[in-house]
Amino acid sequence: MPLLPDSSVPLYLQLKELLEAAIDSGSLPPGARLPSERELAETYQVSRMTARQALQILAHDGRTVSRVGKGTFVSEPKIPQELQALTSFSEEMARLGMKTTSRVLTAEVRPASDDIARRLHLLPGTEIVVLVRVRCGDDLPMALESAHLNHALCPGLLGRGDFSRVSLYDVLRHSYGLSVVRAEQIIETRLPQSREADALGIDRLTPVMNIERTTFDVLGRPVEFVRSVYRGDKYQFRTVLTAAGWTAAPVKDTRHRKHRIP
Ligand code: 16G
Repeated sequence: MPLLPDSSVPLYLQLKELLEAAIDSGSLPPGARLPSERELAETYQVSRMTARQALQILAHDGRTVSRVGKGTFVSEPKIPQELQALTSFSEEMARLGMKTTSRVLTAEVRPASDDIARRLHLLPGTEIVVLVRVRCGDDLPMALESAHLNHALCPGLLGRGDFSRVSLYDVLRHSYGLSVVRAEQIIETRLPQSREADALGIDRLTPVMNIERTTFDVLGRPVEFVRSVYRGDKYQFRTVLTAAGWTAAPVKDTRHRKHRIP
């Protein structure tokens, strides 16, 4: 489709929309290489500056990623995580047809700091279990999770499984009869600290989503307080909102498919 030089829409925006339409329609699928600045300029009879501006906006919007010396590629779709359901990381990965693994960075019992004690409704110094894991989907790091649990509710937890392979929620349920039924969550965006960027295999300029979550059991007792750092380039969070008096229908994820992560 040719660009329209007389249109009130600037050429770089027309070109960006044209490329975006190709991405949306699948004619440029995830992982496909986009034409270079020079190729775009020749094909569409625009200046290289115009082509560059179009490519810059696509990159800025997260539709494409640049690989040094290799070119610009269509981004993989992000993982849509539903916010309505209280699920575990393993369940989320299974829903997407991905394999869960974890790298355990810390697994220990220690006295609760004032902050953690407050969040778990405990006295400072009470024993808690700390489990820090890099959570991976199909071997790609997705999140860095630091869980703090009330040790009295799950004594000997760390001896109950190899947490590089097993699900924490499964162990809580099957070994301790603890079912988590409610969670309070706060999500914020920020840039990662270098330790977090290293663990997730991203650079320090890739935004992350910081999630703080307290999870409660059927008796209303706080079971865990978790700080999770999710990769902003791989995740999006979705929620259904309803007006007063309406019930939320289950979320239909039309884009649901097995994710292929490069
Ligand atoms: C999720 C939870 C986390 C929980 C973990 C258990 C969020 C933000 N966090 O990642 O609180 O500890 O699942 O996962 O959703 P697991 O049962 O697979 O070990």
